[in-house]
Amino acid sequence: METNSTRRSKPNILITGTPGTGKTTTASALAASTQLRHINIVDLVKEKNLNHGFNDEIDLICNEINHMMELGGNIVDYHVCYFFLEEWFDLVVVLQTEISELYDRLINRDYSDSKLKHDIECEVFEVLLEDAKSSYSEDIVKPMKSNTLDDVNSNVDTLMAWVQGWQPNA
Ligand code: DAT
Repeated sequence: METNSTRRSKPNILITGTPGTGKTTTASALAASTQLRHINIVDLVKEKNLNHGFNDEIDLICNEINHMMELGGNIVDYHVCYFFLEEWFDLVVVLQTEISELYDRLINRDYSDSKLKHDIECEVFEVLLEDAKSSYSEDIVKPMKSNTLDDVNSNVDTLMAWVQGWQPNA
């Protein structure tokens, strides 16, 4: 039987989580330590001018990355996880941060009060973890704490070891 990863020689990883949990920090460090390509979806939307209202944007993002995802070897970094094709990913990492620490990080961003409140509530209620579990097979969903820079280093080490051990059709 053809499995999801049959056509890929390298794995695809999704790194998701509430804004501020460290997706970009973790994804860029992991890309620097592996042969994988970091795809930051927020940057991609800006670079390719894909911002045409959320429903159109979803289709445009998926069309834009489809070929790269079929080839494999990507780390996708985005705070929404449910609309990507399930078959694209071999591992879905959900970064999680303690609320007081996340608040300190987000307060430095130019967010409105309602956006700040929304993001903090997302983290309190583990919305991204629930979205990931309902969108992908639970055995590929990996929650990881991201409270300190030591956590970033240890998460990157863990993920590097996983990438090195990954085999097509495993
Ligand atoms: P995201 O991509 O999830 O929005 P980020 O990588 O841009 O988050 O990080 C937001 C800020 O927090 C940035 O200043 C780096 C810092 N940071 C990220 N992960 C951290 C961690 N585990 N410990 C301490 N600071 C972290």
